[in-house]
Amino acid sequence: MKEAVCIASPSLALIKYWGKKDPILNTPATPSIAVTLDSLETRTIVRCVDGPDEVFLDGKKVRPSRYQAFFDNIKQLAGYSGGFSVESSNNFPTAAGLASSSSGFAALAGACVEALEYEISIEEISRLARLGSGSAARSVYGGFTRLGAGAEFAESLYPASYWPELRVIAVYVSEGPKSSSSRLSMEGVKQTSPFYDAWVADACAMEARARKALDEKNLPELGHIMRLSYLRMFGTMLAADPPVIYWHPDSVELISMAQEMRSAGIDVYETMDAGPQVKLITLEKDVDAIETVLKDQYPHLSYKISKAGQGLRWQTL
Ligand code: 2P0
Repeated sequence: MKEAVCIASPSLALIKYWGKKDPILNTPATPSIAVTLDSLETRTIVRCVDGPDEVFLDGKKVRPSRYQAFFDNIKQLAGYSGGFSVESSNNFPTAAGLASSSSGFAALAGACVEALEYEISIEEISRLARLGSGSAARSVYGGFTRLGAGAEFAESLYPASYWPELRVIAVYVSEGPKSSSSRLSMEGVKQTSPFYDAWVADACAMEARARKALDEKNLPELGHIMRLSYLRMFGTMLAADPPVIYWHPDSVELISMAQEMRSAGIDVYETMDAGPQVKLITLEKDVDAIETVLKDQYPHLSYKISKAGQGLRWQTL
């Protein structure tokens, strides 16, 4: 029996992918720029078996339909007619707005190709991962990444070593699963939100500004445009019918906290994804000050600090 283990880390979007150009191909309507987070991990074991496909996530069996397009594609590419038995686990809350599907499908793609001894390029692994989840196309790479509008695979912009002072503090506001999946929410927004077309029309300009700020390692400018991106993304959700609301009271508290810290001269900029968690982007020099405030004012919330991390890592079982 062939088997393989692959580890991937979540891809945190600084500029957000939100909406699909083609829902069947799962290509994004908007370009995204992201950083892969080093302290969060998905570890996935894939075994090639004679029986049907089965997936266990954090020990629980999950519905295979979510994985079908992905499995069908890799089997066709590799000429494989057997099944996959998958065991995947996260060292962070799953499906809670911490990009677990990005690391999940990236690790799954990496483990499947290794188990099949199917030799393909990293771009092809990214393309495969995208069929499972758009953000997973970015997670196969480490460091700073980009997925263009309509793109079938992501690209690496800079390696993890590019900006060693950068830190991301992921604050866990709620560790339960989110109220609605990103996929369903995106589709609902596209169909019903009057703000959706404006969001897509504006996305390339936001990406260009963010790219320049990243090229210059200009955190205040990157932070500013990053905030526009996530807040405009939530604008599309608030205007949808039915509205999509992922925020919790503590999410809003943390947004205000970041604003107050910026007023006090600390370089900290928040972003959020499809869930209530708040991610604070900052520099090493300001981490102690931020931790002091978090421990003092939000002792009930846990958090994890990351640097830019690596892309796919394979292990032996
Ligand atoms: C992102 N998110 O760029 C954006 C920002 C959430 C908000 O990609 O339908 O799980 O599987 O392609 O990648 C989350 O959506 O969606 C996501 P699918 P995915 O990271």
